[in-house]
Amino acid sequence: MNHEFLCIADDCPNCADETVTSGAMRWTMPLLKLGEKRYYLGIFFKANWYRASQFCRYHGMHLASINSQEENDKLEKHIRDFGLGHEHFWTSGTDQGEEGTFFWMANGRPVTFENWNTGEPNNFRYENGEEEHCLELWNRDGKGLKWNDSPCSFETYFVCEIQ
Ligand SMILES: [Ca+2]
Ligand SMILES: [Ca+2]
Repeated sequence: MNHEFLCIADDCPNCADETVTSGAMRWTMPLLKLGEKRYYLGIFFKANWYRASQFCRYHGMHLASINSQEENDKLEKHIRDFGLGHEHFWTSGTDQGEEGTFFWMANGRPVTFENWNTGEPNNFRYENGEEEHCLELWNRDGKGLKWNDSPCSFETYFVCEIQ
């Protein structure tokens, strides 16, 4: 899939146009507005954490940060409204810089508000030696989109934010 650009139309501040050049497809993607911040759901393809981050940056955004219960709840509702509450979504949270200490790469700030699932973050180590350093939203046990540290190479949907 070849994403040429994403722009925010002046006449539709809550919409982002995305045009795919390989065909006449064109659709709009609503942005969830939260104060000065807007969230964009990356649901047209799945990507590892780095590629998701690169996509967001290419379009002038960052992978998302979640700084309050309100942001968390509204983002979760937004995702559920799309019927995607069972999917995984990357955020910009990572502890790659220092194991066990999570930061939001969107703004460089430490994670203060937390919504970890039970037993997370567990830095699970896989057979190939990879450990879990990237923060995803995942409805692991039917109790909502809680946070989980996951291997950064995992390919899934993602949330970008724009201020
Ligand atoms: Ca870790
Ligand atoms: Ca984990």
